[in-house]
Amino acid sequence: GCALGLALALAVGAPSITPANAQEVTLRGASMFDENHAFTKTMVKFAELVDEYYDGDVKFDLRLNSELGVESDYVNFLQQGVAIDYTILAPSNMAKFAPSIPLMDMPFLFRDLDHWEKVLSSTTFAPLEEELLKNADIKIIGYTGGGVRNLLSSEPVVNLDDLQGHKMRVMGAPIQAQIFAALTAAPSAIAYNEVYNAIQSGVIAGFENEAASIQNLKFYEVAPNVTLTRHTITVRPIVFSGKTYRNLPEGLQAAIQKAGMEAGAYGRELESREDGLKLQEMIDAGQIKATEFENREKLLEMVVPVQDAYAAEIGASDLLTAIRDM
Ligand code: MAV
Repeated sequence: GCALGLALALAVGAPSITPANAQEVTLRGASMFDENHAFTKTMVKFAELVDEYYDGDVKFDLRLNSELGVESDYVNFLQQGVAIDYTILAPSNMAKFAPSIPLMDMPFLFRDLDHWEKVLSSTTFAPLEEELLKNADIKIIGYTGGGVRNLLSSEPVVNLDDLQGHKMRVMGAPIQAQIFAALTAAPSAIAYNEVYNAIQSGVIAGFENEAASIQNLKFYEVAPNVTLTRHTITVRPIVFSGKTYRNLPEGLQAAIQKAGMEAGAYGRELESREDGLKLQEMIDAGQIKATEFENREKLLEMVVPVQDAYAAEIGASDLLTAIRDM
């Protein structure tokens, strides 16, 4: 549109006039974090890549620091097709629209980072993506994540005795509560932006999270005891509003798909590399005290029947077996 804009401006002698057919698209994104968090960096990367791959005009308006709320709000916005066009979401925050989606971030799903990367760089999750698109009109365009989730608590929780009846917050998917209940804890689903206060006021004794987010939101101030259960390696889909997507020019749609895949790979490398470093930074700064869980192997045994039952319930037993066998 540049050349045309200039021609029109010259013709009417008013440099501020833009051609009537100028198709300027602005895409709004949302992050719960500041510019230092891997999710924010991944969304910035996504915008840069779209810009590079699309030869039309597109602007990005990325709102940080929970200005537009938390993920459970974003998922509602996306489903309704209002307020935001793209973001990064924990699958467990999309449970109410697609019950099978939280299989992606079910605790103890991946053996290690290699297993996780193998699954994420394949098309294993395609059936779950289809369900999300059909039920909620939310498109997955890439996968980031790579943080390792551990327990965090106001008082130390280092063995199964401590864990028994431990009041902890979990994300809103039933499978999250089921897993921690199977570990004999007392889980409750609380909104992410209420966790800090809930721990501070003693409503709960702790929760579980990964280093990048613990550091960014300073959760160590209220929950400085980190127990290295390493129960989840995070899977975080980069998601796009189906309603917005369908109204975009084809060239931009293609750029978004390509950029989503690549930004996902960038984000996975970034967050998985930074995870251990950030944990160490918090230890060195005296912000957290990290302890191994006494019998981690036992936890694994305790959750397998719950994983199996959930997979059966959502008709994904074969999918779960395929993931375990990868
Ligand atoms: C972390 O901030 C992220 O994994 C984010 O995606 C989750 O929604 C959040 O934790 C949470 O526990 O809700």
